[in-house]
Amino acid sequence: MEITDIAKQFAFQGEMESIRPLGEGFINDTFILKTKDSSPNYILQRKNHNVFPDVPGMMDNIVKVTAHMKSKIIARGGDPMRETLTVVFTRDGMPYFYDEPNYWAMSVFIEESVTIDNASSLDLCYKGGQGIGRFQKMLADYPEPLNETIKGFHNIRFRYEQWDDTLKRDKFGLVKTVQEEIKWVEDRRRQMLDFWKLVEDGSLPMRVTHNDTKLSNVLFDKDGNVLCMIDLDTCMSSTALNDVGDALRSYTNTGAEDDQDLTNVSMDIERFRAYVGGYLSEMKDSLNDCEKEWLAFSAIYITFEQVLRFLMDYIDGSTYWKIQYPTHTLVRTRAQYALLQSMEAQYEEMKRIVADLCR
Ligand code: GN1
Ligand code: MG
Repeated sequence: MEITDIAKQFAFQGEMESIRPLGEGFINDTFILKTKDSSPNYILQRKNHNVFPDVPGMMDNIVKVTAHMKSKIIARGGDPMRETLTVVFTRDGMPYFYDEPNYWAMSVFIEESVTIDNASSLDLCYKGGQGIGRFQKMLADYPEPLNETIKGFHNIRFRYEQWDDTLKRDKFGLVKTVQEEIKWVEDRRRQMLDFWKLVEDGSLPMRVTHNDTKLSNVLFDKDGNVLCMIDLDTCMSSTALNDVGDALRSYTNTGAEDDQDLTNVSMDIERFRAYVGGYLSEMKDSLNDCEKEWLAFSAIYITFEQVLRFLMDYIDGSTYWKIQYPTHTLVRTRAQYALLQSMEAQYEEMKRIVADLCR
């Protein structure tokens, strides 16, 4: 089916003027649909079915959490069309359209908004932290269980099971070429699994979280204030710390996620302080002591997980993330590892900062 015909399945307002690709997502394909008159514009996405096995379950989560957030936003006198996403249903009343083998979904485009790839100022880091804090707060009393849109997404025990299978399979004979990188993952197995026990024994509680909190998934207004979190595909039950860790992985990196020059890559401790400060300004009173104690470690945890996931995908033939050249995902692995080492070297200071901010 043509993209314009797919768009027409959805009950958007106004008349279509154009539809064009937008941005360069690593997972989904995104298009912007412009309308002719004063009707809103829209975002149309092809949801990557390879990554999300249960798109209907995922869309069910998104419809429900955005409805919950809208009621909160309205109650505090905010703008429910700008402070969270709005799902557009098909003309048949479904939150997605299935055109075998693809699933499509539409949402309202929020005008006068920007996404930012690089946390260039401390103010931006602070506001980003506030943004995810508000998101978690609005969903703190969300009443129902959510579908698990990607099994074991931030569960390192599950990730190590996948990892062991990948090494055993060694589909493309690449294992012998990445022995040093494999050691990075093996050396931390014990530490990471010990940490995960805190989740398994309930010391770190499950909450409704976003799970993909990198800076480019936060929508800002023109004045640099947070409007809302976007890319809700992985919104499900997880720990609050996973959101913080994933954000810190992206905000505090002085280099790019796929930097080829590792001397660019490090964790900026001032950005760390600013982000955590923003987050705790919203969430300090809601977190338990264990969450506070392990908050600094969350950055190490998620950055490590990303090293594992990138390397695992590289060994498996680079099928998960889109690549621009054959070793792209290996380059990503090394760049994330450089970031991880920088965090590990600064861990004591990170813990001191969190303890100060929690006081
Ligand atoms: C993917 O969807 P996107 O591009 O925001 C991935 C994240 C990774 C990130 C690394 C569903 O995020 O977990 O951290 O790439 N999302 C999924 O860039 O796997
Ligand atoms: Mg995204």
